[in-house]
Amino acid sequence: MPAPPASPVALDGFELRVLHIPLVSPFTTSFGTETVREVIVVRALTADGDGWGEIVTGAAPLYSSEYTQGAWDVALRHLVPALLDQRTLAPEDVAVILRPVVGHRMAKAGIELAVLDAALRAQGRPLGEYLGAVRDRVPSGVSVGIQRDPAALVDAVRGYLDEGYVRIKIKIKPGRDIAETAAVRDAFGTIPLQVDANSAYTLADADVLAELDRFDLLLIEQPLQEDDLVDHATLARQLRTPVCLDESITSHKAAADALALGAASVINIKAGRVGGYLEAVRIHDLCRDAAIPVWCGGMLETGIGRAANAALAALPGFTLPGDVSASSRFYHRDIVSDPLELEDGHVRVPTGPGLGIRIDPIALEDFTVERETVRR
Ligand code: SMG
Ligand code: MG
Repeated sequence: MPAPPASPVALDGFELRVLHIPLVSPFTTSFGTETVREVIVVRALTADGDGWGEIVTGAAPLYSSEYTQGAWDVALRHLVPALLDQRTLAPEDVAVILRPVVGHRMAKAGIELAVLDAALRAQGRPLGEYLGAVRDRVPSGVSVGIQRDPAALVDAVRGYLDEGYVRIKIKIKPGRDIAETAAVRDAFGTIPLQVDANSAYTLADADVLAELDRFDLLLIEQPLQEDDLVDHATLARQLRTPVCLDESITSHKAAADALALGAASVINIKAGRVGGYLEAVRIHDLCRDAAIPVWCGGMLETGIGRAANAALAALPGFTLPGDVSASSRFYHRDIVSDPLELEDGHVRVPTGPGLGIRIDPIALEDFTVERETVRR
């Protein structure tokens, strides 16, 4: 737990918005293609000022069981009312109060972040310092979607390498794996390279996945289903490529179980997926004690979540470059007036109070498609 704790806030209410933000180019994974990022922005209204958070669900329950309208419903019907029952609220208590609601971790995480931002802003404290950041900038990796063919993938990767990204991750799925990885290796030699399957394989595909061993990848991310911990352990014994879990790591407990089973030798930490930045720090601490490298995952965050991810990725156990790219990787226009930029292959950890961002009210308004405000 980060110390010292943040001061409690006097909650007046929450404003929730669904945004639709166009992507610079379609993003294709093993489960589908997105051209617009649908996301929920949370604004905590407190006596000492506002705080901002982001619920990283997608429009459809394809990455995980959570999705926008489900998160919207559970937030308005269950999470927000439970918090507004409190007269004052410490950010460290948000997860405790929301614990009776099973699951819905992305919804909880976005709300917790808004409360945390409000509390830290009121104290003039940056999020990075609060979480335990030890760096003022973090190396930036980029996640590259499935392209039309291997040649198009090589072109896309070349563009990102030219921009300075220090690590490339390519999305794969059955039939779009070996040739793609070979093409990138052939074109760019020994660059830091990893692949992400988003659960698209089964143990029956172990032979194909073992073919990836010859490419000396940093890791293979989430080859099997979310609840396939035992199968991941079995697969890990058959591969030389380190197995990294993403979707499966839904909590500190899930991370501890995965490590105990030998299901992963690397862990991707996403605050949304695990229920918040405080739970993310607990997983970081667990992995650090176990000498398991971690890296910060991404969910195509707006400037809100991207700033928070940069702060998280600056903790000492984040020893691999994360999917913490510049805002311009996904967006022509962000909802913050100071979006993360790539500088020499790195992004800066914001230093202002709280998230250290300024919301661009016009952009926020322009992208809003649905809005609800709940007051005490
Ligand atoms: O934010 O850079 C980013 C996206 C990184 O590939 C990325 N995320 O499984 O790791 C992952 C995916 C999940 C999002 S797919 C809609
Ligand atoms: Mg992933």
